[in-house]
Amino acid sequence: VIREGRIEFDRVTFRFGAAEVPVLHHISFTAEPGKTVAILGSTGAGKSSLVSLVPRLYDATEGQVRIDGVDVRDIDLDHLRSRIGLVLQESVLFTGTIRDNIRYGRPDASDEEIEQAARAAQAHEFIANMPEGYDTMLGQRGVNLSGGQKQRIAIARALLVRPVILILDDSTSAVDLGTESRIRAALAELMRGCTTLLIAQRITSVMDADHILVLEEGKIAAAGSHAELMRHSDIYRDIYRS
Ligand code: M5T
Repeated sequence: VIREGRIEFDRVTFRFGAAEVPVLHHISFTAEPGKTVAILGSTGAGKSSLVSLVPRLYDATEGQVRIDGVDVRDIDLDHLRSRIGLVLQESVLFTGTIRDNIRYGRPDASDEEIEQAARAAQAHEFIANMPEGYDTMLGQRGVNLSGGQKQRIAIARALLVRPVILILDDSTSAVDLGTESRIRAALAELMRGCTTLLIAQRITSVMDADHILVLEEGKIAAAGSHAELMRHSDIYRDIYRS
């Protein structure tokens, strides 16, 4: 069972199907409990693939991904996914009401808890403004939310679950500045006490991370703290200055 949330990648190689070139190549690192590991890299470098191996959206081709010392393949899948919060660019919402989408990982949550989580995620206002509020249908037969609204629903969902491990993408798509800073505050609150793998689009969130991985073509091109990388890594300094 997942307790502390220590994540270890041990010489992980990953390829899609029979593809010749691996998407990830011999990746090893540890995310200590409660710490944040930021993952940087240009488009196609393998950032999404890397984080997707933790909740087993895909499985490593070689090597091991372990949580608290246990190979993720040996952890009950429902348990594994119930301890991991996902707040990604394309957050997974399903056809159903907003309420159902927020309480997805906590079917027992009361309406008060759902509203509290939505308020903390800066989502209550836009939800309350919809004709049917929390009972508004999403998806094919309902309304379509903007990227920023979807992200806030995903944050509310994760706040309700209080996961041990958090996988998040810090890009905020098309929201006004005030909303953006409130989302950042909600994310900071969500990250407290979680082991976080952060796909980082912003240098400010990278600088706050405990450990940084720079991915290039599926390999770790540099790793360390911001201060260490500024001292020793040309690649990192280039990213920092750009
Ligand atoms: C890494 C390839 C992709 C790229 C590499 C999802 C997916 C990806 N790929 C496939 O061949 N099949 C697939 O189903 O894998 O992709 P990534 O992990 O999405 O990279 P990223 O997260 O660093 O990129 P981005 O653009 O999200 O910043 O060669 O073609």
